[in-house]
Amino acid sequence: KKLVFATNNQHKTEEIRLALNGIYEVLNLEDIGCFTDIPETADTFEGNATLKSSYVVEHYNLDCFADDSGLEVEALNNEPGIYSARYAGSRDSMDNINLVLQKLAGIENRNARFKTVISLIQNGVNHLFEGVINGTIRTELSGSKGFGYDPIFQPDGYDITFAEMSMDEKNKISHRAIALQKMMAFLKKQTNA
Ligand code: ITT
Repeated sequence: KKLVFATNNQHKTEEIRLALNGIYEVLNLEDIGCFTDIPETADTFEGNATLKSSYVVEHYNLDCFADDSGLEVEALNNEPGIYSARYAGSRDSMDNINLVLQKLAGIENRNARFKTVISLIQNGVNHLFEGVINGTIRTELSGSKGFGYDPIFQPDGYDITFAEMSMDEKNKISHRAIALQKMMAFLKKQTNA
């Protein structure tokens, strides 16, 4: 069975593909021939996830899900939040990471969380699933796997960053994995019904 995932982010696609391996074949925007940078003009994760999924429903008439996600840093009033992808002005991860580290310089409270909201539109109905993981922001980068803010995010209960984990390990605990598990449980309930 196929499922369309409305993203331009190759890393997200890879994580979702690994998680759904053997259950769903995941097609991203490129795979369905959509090369639009879908405007994310809402001011919440829920709103932006829904803008992405509904774009595909409207323009391609396909059921679809989308992920809007980001890093919320407690001492920065939950920034970068919905601005995570372009916090420092561009999509350059190093610039974004450096801006977070700079703003946190000298600040003791390093608490942060990653959040994902998935919007799944099925037969015109929007279903939302949320995943959160708490952790802390390191003072220096560590690890080279993953993407985005992974090199500075250490999940609670671990002494390594997301960027030091294999994709399999990250997929067991991440915000995206938690939201995805909720969506999978929802889809499973449907096929059993
Ligand atoms: P799409 O909208 O096309 O899906 P995007 O990268 O623009 O791709 P978002 O608007 O949801 O996605 O922004 C999410 C940003 O938050 C992402 O670019 C990273 O900077 C950060 N982020 C989200 N999940 C992350 C993760 O698992 N690890 C590290 N950084 C993450």
